[in-house]
Amino acid sequence: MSHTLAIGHYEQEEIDAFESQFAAVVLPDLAAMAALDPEQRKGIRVVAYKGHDPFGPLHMDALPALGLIANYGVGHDAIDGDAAGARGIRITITPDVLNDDVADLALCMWIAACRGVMHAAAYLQQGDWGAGRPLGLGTKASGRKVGIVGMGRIGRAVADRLAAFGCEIHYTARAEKGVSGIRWHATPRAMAQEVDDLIITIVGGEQTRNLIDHDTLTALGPGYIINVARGSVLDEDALVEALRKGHLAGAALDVFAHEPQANADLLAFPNVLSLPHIGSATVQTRAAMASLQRANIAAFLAGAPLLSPVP
Ligand code: 8YV
Repeated sequence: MSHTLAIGHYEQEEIDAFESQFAAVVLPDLAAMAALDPEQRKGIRVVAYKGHDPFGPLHMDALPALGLIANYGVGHDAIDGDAAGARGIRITITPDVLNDDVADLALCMWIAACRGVMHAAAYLQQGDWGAGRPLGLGTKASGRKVGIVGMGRIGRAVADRLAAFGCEIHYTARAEKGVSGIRWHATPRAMAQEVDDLIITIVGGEQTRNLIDHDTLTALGPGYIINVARGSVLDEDALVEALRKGHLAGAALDVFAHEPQANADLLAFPNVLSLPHIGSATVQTRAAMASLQRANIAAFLAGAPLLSPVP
């Protein structure tokens, strides 16, 4: 009987690997667990989780032998860590392998926002160029003052890239991290007063919910806000209001508060670039994430140390 349950929308190669390596049962989402045979549920020791729906105590209690949730992703805010800890369930994540992709996308979104890339593409597609209509100018990206919200692994990768663009780099984190050449601020609001743009890379979860609020957006003024972290970090109502009032120049969002639904008000703004959470979505990085997820499962089942556990 299988001891591994893979939950989420996996690529066919990933499903094949789960089946051949762990004889795993693959389900599309957490709700599908209800259809599992009770005897089968009792034997499950590992869940390979790929998703952003809340994985809570009821799901854990439905799998009484569960010992590991191997998350496909670095952010584990969807998994109730306290409930897992109370049940002796370990959690692993897939850190580092996705830093480059998420940071690359953050820079791509930031430059696209500054230079008005979406607007210029639409201008061409609509025939405005051929018709001789005027196209407004964009904003120079190189050399801007950029504040990074959260200086973890991805924040550092963003800072490295911004340095190559000659930017003045600021960051906010719970404590000063002593990163040379870049300036720490105690709060996003204090940082927003001193920078042109914000790039959000901080972890999601209750501790950071609506961290970027009305006051921070007001302090930012007419710059761009880029979010590649979690939709929950940015107060979407406050963002809509700031955009409606013209307080911000624009936004670029790869994440939304209620995925896979994107905020319809935000989608409607011409100066908002909206993407369907593609930060880590390249062939190379997804293969590395899947491989690390499986390596953690194999280590757990062999009784060996986990490769990338949540501490
Ligand atoms: C997702 C992510 O894991 O790593 C993270 O925290 O948000 C992404 O890489 C990916 O979208 C699969 O759900």
